[in-house]
Amino acid sequence: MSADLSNIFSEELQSATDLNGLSQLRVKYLGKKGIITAELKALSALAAEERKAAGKRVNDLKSSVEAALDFKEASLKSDSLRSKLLSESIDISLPGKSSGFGRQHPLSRIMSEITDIFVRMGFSIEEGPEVELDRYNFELLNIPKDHPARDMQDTFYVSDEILLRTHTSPVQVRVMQRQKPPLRFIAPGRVYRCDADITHSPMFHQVEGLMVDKDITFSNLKAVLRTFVHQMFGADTAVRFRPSFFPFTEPSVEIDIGCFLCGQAGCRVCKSTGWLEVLGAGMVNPAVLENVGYDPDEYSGFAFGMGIERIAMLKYAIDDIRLFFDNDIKFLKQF
Ligand code: 2U9
Repeated sequence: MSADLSNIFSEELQSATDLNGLSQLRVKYLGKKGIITAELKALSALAAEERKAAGKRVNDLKSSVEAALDFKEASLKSDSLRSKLLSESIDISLPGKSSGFGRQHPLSRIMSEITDIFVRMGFSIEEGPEVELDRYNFELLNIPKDHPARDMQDTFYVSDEILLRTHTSPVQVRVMQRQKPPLRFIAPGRVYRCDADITHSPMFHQVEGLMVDKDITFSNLKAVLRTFVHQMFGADTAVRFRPSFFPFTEPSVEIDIGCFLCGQAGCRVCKSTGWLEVLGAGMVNPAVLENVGYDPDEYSGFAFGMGIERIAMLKYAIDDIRLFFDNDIKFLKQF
């Protein structure tokens, strides 16, 4: 009986080709209502003298069935792992997928080039709020109440006294109020003006700078800004200082460089003048020094400012400022 059962089990085990079939087989023989379980239960009905030998046979059978099921289960599992590994193997000879490297935005690049030049000349970097008080953006900078920059047309007002800064100059005011000279720093950042056409954006970037100490003269201004221009646009670049006016500097200048696109012969970018305006600057107005609590007889200084978009447009001969903010990958990939 047990020998027959053993043969039948062997055949059934051979034809079990997956883990599911094997598990059914285990239930069939060893489960609660399984064949071997039933035989074990039947032992109690046997006479004592028969029970011992029969019990040994059934228990031996049970052990060998368990061992055979376990062995087959392990071998089915390793077969399935092997075929899974084979089917999922990677062909390392195939070319890799491109990860599509990003790059710096052209404005960020120009911004770093500019700040690096001033940092090499010993200027530190200062920042301040983009939402400002009228007092810091205009009043303390000697910009009178009737100045056109104060008009709603030009400035984004949040309330009567609060606005989006129209230049980074309030950063200089805040630093001067909390620190005594000597001062030498630049203030890079976003600024806002209510203006939009191909050369103006309602948000743009500036780098302004300030140097204040005893005996700072217009010669210091010229030396620092000449050095800046030569490092930014090349050592052979022509530089011209032209008289101008800003309420916060006196005297004031605008700084032009010889057009590097046409070698000053005249072109579309320099509008046939041979010159490009790149910076505004001047000696800090004594009224501004007084406003922040400095004695204008003891201290003097120079300040300057430039628009980053303008510098980038000149350097890369770009005629529409909106290209910087559209984030068209075909445009950005060219830098
Ligand atoms: C303080 C004192 C003086 C900052 C200056 C300019 C000249 C200037 C413009 C360039 C192009 C702004 O982006 S732009 O339109 N800026 O011409 N800015 S001097 O003078 C200061 C600033 C702060 C306390």
